[in-house]
Amino acid sequence: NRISVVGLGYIGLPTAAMFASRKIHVVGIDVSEHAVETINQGKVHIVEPDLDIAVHSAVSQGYLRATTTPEPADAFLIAVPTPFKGDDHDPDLSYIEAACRSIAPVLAPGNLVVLESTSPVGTTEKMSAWLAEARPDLSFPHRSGEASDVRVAHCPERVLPGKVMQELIQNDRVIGGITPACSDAALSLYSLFVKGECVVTDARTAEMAKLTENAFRDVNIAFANELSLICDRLDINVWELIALANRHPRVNILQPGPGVGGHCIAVDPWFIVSSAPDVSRLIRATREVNDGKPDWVLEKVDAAVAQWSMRSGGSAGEVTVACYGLAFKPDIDDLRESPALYIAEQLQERFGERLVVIEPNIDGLPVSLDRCHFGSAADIAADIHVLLVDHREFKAMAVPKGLIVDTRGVWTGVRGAA
Ligand code: SAJ
Repeated sequence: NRISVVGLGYIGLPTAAMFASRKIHVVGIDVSEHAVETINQGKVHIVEPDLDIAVHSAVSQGYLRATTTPEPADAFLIAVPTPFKGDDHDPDLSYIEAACRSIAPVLAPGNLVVLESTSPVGTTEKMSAWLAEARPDLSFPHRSGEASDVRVAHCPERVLPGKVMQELIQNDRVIGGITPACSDAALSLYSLFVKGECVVTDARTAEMAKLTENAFRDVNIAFANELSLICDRLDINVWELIALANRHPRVNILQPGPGVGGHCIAVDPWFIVSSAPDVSRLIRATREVNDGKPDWVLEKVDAAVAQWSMRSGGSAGEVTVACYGLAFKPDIDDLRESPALYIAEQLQERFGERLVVIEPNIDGLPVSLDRCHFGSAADIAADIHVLLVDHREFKAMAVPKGLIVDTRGVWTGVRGAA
């Protein structure tokens, strides 16, 4: 048996390595020559714990190989991005469509095609239609349920960045075939390495399940973020408030922060909104609350500058600011879609070289921050300290002297109360 994984990014590459670790021959397909060459040397082009070892051993034992041109296989897994189209929040399915068109010429009767990318409801059926258009000599599944030459299913990934290699094996998997026969084929495939339960449904429900999981988290984070605005207005410590409310047996509020980052939770809920706009009011409001948080943090910094000027008699042109953390969540080096990065860039506009940015998980600042300083947490003297990410280094350090804008409750929260 041979498996082909199309798209060798944060999901495709770990999944390819996982199948290969079960001694299955895997061919990875990617449009990037750089990714393909790196993988064929047994190396990785993305950062994820334990992925380097897995890829190195899969490639050196001959079970994993990468190429830019699709080849025949028994099963094809599609793990390509589904970003927004332009500036609005409509999903861009062009990567999925391109992946379908690229594998269509090598498809054969008995093949299985699985969509792993997080996608709006109906995409798996669209995929089947695109494949059918490109290969009129083969039959593809429809919701009506008749037998088809090729099977098509959706099996959304739900792994947490930073824990991908464990969660791929341990998490339960939702498997949604266009027909029951498609589900059966996908179930046999994932049973090769998944130790969690593989639960079967139809393709549309599987698509919605994945979007729902991330929208659920988004709504819950928005609740915490909204509380932080309300508490600030009412002069209540939001961290203490949440710790107290969470002592109720049926209350479990998440933590406020500077906004929601990463490439999933801030994106996927919009796929629900765009498919049913008039009835997705809460999910839309959630996105607006979480997207509005970084600008609120910037207003808090402006207020701190005004306070500093009043206290010291200094002008806003002299104030120094330190900003702690750039990553989109604690103890990782991933700056993609990070509200902390956006806030630091805006602070650089205001303070230029009077801004120092500390991010212990990277070796130097990104180019967008080339007008401020890169600092280490040990040697920061600044008038205002803005904490953006709850990295372990910041939790361990003494609370710095000066005015504090703490978006994570690391220095101003009620420690031990949660
Ligand atoms: N955040 C808060 N407060 C919290 C929890 C999170 O502000 O209490 C923020 C984080 O700082 C970060 C953002 O939310 O900026 C998202 O972080 P996350 O850890 O909640 O999630 P991701 O984006 O790393 O991964 C999510 C996961 N989904 C769920 O937990 C429902 C993961 O399982 C998915 O596989 C992944 O999205 C994905 O690929 O869709």
